[in-house]
Amino acid sequence: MVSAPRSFTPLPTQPSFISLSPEEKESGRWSRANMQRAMEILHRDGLLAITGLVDPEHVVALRDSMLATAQVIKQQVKELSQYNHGISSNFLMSAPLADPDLRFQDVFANRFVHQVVEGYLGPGIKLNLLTANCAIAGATQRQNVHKDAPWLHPNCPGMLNTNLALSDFTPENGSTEFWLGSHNCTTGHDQVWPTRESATPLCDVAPDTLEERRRVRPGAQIRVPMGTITLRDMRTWHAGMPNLTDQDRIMTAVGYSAAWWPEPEQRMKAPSSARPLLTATDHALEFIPDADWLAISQNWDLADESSIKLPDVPGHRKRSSAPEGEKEWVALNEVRDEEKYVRE
Ligand SMILES: O=C(O)CCC(=O)C(=O)O
Repeated sequence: MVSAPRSFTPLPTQPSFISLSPEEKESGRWSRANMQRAMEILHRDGLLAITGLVDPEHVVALRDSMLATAQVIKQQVKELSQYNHGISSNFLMSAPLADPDLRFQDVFANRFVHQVVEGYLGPGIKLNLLTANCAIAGATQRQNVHKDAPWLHPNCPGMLNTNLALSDFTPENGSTEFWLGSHNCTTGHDQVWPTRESATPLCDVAPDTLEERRRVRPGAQIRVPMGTITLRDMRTWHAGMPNLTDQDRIMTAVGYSAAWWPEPEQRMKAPSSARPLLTATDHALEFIPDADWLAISQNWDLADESSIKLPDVPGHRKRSSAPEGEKEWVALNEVRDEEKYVRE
């Protein structure tokens, strides 16, 4: 007898949550059950949402400060190189790390976040990224779907970004579109390449790969409440979206790499006064005097040599000038020239 075809519940396209309980808060550690759930969600989806980690008053104070800063930045951004991904609807900014009144431990050095990041990336995590994203009020353009990995990344968890939502995130105000589960087994074959001879791909996902994935598990704009921290494997496909409301939508970002991740040639700069806060884990930051940091912290212009820079990535370095240990930087997903998707 032939049995009827089995039907399966589709995997979610919205993020799954864990929430910190009063008992966990009191003990300073996640329960075994919540850690298991966090690991399962991160490995399945490449994105995990956590509530109850940050004092709501801290979220409001940061939101008010950063909304005011965003107004100033908006007067200054004129060139596409000043926008995130060269699309004039989203820019990078820095959180107020030099302000002792806004340098909140539960936002920038949260021990419950550290426990989950270590569970996923392994012991010895390094803080290597400090940014924030502003989806500009009233902007109508969207970004291409991309990974935050414009190089041949390894096929395993290696970098994780943590974002704090400073408002409710909804499709109306430009919440990020995520393609859950896309981090698993994604390779350079899925990315757009500048030319067939290029050594590293761009971060954009190739259109044919995207259409194939849409049939399996499509992307969706997330809905998470203000104060949620989302943890995202940097390989997970996503896109910045139009913000159709009249208020800027901001999220802070604190990123971590695995202990075995290569030392960046150019570290992310941070203000010296924030050192005690930002060294709760190992780090790959360069601490500079607060006045020097303040002078560059809101300048993210890719075309400006003096702007604050994201950490460089190993695959961007020429093999000949790579430090000895990094000559071993050969990910399993080498892509032959004839396999590359080259944008016309
Ligand atoms: O601000 C957002 O929603 C996402 C921005 C983004 O995709 C990026 O910075 O890579």
